[in-house]
Amino acid sequence: MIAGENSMADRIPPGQYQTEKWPVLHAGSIPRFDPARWDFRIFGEVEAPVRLSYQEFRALPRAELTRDIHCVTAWSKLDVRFEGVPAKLVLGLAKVKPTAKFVMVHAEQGYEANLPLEYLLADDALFADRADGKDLTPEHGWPLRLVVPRLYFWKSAKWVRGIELMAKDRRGFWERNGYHNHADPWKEERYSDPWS
Ligand SMILES: Nc1nc2c(c(=O)[nH]1)N[C@H]1C(S)=C(S)[C@@H](COP(=O)(O)O)O[C@H]1N2
Ligand SMILES: [Mo]
Repeated sequence: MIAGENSMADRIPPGQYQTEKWPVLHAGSIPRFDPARWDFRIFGEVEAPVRLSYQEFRALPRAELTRDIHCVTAWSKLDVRFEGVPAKLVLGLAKVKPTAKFVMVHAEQGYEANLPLEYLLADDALFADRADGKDLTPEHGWPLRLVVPRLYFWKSAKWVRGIELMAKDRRGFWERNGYHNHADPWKEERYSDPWS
């Protein structure tokens, strides 16, 4: 056996294959970006709702994160190096209320993805604007996308514009359209689960 071979295979979740390319996947079209009109909002179950301009968002402290990404259409890409602003830091700007348990991530053209708040408070959630040393291309989410590597990649909204903190869970776009509410690739949570 080649050294390291086994450990790479261990990083591919069940039913996935590894790709070197980075496929592009989304519903709808690539939105136009106007930095003068772009904003980022944090609202819902927060002490102080926040609205950041593009300039303000760009001035936030940054971090780097290398993670594997897994799309429900079965491709996995290993070791993508993302750069951007830690989600935890962004949430901290709005003082999240203790009643907040879930988030709805809002993106251009009404795209929404829901997830438990704990995933955004974890150290591996990033609002990214660069990948593998380059600015994101428009089709991969420029000027800003979410990266939540521990869930199927549809939770990682491209062209993200805000976060809504919620006391109760609500389904996002794909979650209403046949995909699993939680979306853990290691448990193959691909398709619709009974809504409880
Ligand atoms: N705004 C928005 N974000 C989105 C989607 C979308 O349709 N709209 N699709 C999701 C899906 S299904 C996947 S697999 C990833 C794909 O990201 P990529 O095109 O950069 O590979 O984006 C996610 N983020
Ligand atoms: Mo996807």
